Amino acid sequence: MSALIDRWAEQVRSCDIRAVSRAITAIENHAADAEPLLKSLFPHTGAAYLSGITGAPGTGKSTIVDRLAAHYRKANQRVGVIAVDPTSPYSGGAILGDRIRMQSHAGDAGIFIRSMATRGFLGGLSRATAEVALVLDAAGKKRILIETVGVGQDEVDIVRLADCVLVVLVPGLGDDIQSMKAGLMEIADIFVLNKADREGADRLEEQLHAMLSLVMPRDGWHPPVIRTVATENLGIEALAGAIEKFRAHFEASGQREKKHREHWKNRLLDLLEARLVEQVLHGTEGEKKLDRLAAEVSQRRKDPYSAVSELLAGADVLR
Ligand SMILES: Nc1nc2c(ncn2[C@@H]2O[C@H](COP(=O)(O)OP(=O)(O)OP(=O)(O)O)[C@@H](O)[C@H]2O)c(=O)[nH]1
Ligand SMILES: [Mg+2]
Repeated sequence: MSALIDRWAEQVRSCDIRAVSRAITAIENHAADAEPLLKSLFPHTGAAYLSGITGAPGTGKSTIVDRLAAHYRKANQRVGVIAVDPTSPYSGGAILGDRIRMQSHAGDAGIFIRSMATRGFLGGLSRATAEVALVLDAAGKKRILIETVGVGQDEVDIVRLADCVLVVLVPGLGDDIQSMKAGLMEIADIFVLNKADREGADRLEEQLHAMLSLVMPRDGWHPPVIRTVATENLGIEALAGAIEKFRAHFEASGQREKKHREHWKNRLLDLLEARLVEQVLHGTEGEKKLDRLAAEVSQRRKDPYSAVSELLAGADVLR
């Protein structure tokens, strides 16, 4: 087993497409060999720079990701793209999008594109996304772009993984800023005002600047507003430049290190929770017991605290 894992890890590191795909599938399926593989890959990660791109449906995220990827490829940097759609139970739509994208990067082994949907992610979508990012990192992708539709907590968790968070806004959606989730506004390192060819771009930019003037800069960083017309490849250089500037700012201030420590603390807590739950509820017997106890609590035949004690008593947690 371990020799096989080692060989697999070697293949991933040399960016063998099939080995990488197989690793991602193992993560998606929560397969038993995913964890040993990730263990073996982990020492070879940490070199990638992750950018998260989020925003309302249809704002042009995929087009922007595509253009950014092309920009990095021109500079001969290797790119990994992860498109996450938490609203979709299937990755059908996303896969269709992938095919279209793959065409524009056809025959380029320096770019790897993968979609993920909600279906099947037992450990949570953000954990799976983080693990897929590790695989791409180990495979030598120095630029990882994570696209996600910005609607709920899942996306916030996903973009939190990123070193740099881009929030995409477009003119003409009515009261754009007011309707945006406050949480997403807070995590934006860079605002992308896409579809700047449309009417209302100036007004949106003014609104954004007015709003930003009320917000305290985070660690000395003022989120810039970058205007793009992604379909025309306009503003993409400026956007890549803003990402570099943000990266340099954070590296110089030591904030990146702090953010990473915070990130790993959260990840460790998530993994601990997952492992504890797994050990307490292992197998169908555990699930049945959980159902039975939930019924008893809901009928007020048992209090929830005693129910938890009962679950813990039946488990060998200390492994
Ligand atoms: N006019 C104009 N259209 C654009 C621009 N950027 C993207 N579009 C178009 O907007 C539509 C949506 O673009 P996508 O890149 O698929 O948007 P998305 O945010 O990834 O969409 P979802 O993943 O479905 O949320 C497409 O028809 C694009 O061609 C732009 O700058 N200007
Ligand atoms: Mg998209």
